Amino acid sequence: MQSEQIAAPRSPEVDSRVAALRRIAVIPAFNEEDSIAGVIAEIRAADPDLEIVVVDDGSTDGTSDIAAEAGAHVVRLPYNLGIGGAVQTGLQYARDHDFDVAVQVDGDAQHDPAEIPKILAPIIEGSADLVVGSRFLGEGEYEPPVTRLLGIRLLARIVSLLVRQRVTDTTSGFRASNRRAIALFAGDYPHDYPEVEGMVLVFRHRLKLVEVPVQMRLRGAGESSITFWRSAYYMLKVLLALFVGLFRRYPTPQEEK
Ligand SMILES: Nc1nc2c(ncn2[C@@H]2O[C@H](COP(=O)(O)OP(=O)(O)O)[C@@H](O)[C@H]2O)c(=O)[nH]1
Ligand SMILES: [Mg+2]
Repeated sequence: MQSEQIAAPRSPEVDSRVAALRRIAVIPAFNEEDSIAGVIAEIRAADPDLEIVVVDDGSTDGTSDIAAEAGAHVVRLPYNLGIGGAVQTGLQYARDHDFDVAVQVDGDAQHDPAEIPKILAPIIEGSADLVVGSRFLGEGEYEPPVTRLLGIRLLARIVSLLVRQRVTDTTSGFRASNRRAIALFAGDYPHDYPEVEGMVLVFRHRLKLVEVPVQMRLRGAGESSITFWRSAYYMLKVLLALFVGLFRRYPTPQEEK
């Protein structure tokens, strides 16, 4: 007998409330020529009307050309700014082109665009300004090495204290911003540990932060080079950055009382 399961034509159902939004995917990409076309195709398959901007962070490979050929908008940075500068550039693009929501998707295919609706849901419901996809809320079987897991937990504890709510995945780059968060980040985005510090920034500006469970794929190519000492060094630096951040002045205060 033939299998009953006939592959349905892939025309994704986009929630009408999502369809009403001007929405864009921001892809920071540094030398991602092997994966960028696949990421763009997957985003299209998930939501054909989601605009896509690839921020090429000074790549020396074919990332820009391949992204443009695939039909994405491409902003090419003159030199490598790092992930923070790349994401901020994408959010400035979103602000300047009047988008309602921007969802950040990494160019290395670690994020599954099929989960974009989950990331957008709290924004549509009005319960969040920034939504972060978390690997540690029960879905998927992402299992980092023990030392890394300890670091992740400790960091989550500390950030939870700083933002006065429980957060579990402070380094996830799979996130969505509404207009308020786009405006905030376009004007002021941390460049040292942007994912971690961005959560604190959102709290400081009294924006609402919500985590949703997501699965994340392992990086396609290459082994993780994270050793115990590297993790420890990372922790030290990120904690220092958070500490210094507590005393900084915010150039674009929003909703100051
Ligand atoms: N490593 C790195 N990634 C960058 C940079 N600028 C933009 N990116 C992009 O940021 C995304 C996340 O980077 P990745 O190295 O995968 O970070 P990880 O997943 O947190 O380990 C990828 O799409 C990169 O291409 C950069 O300067 N360095
Ligand atoms: Mg990655």
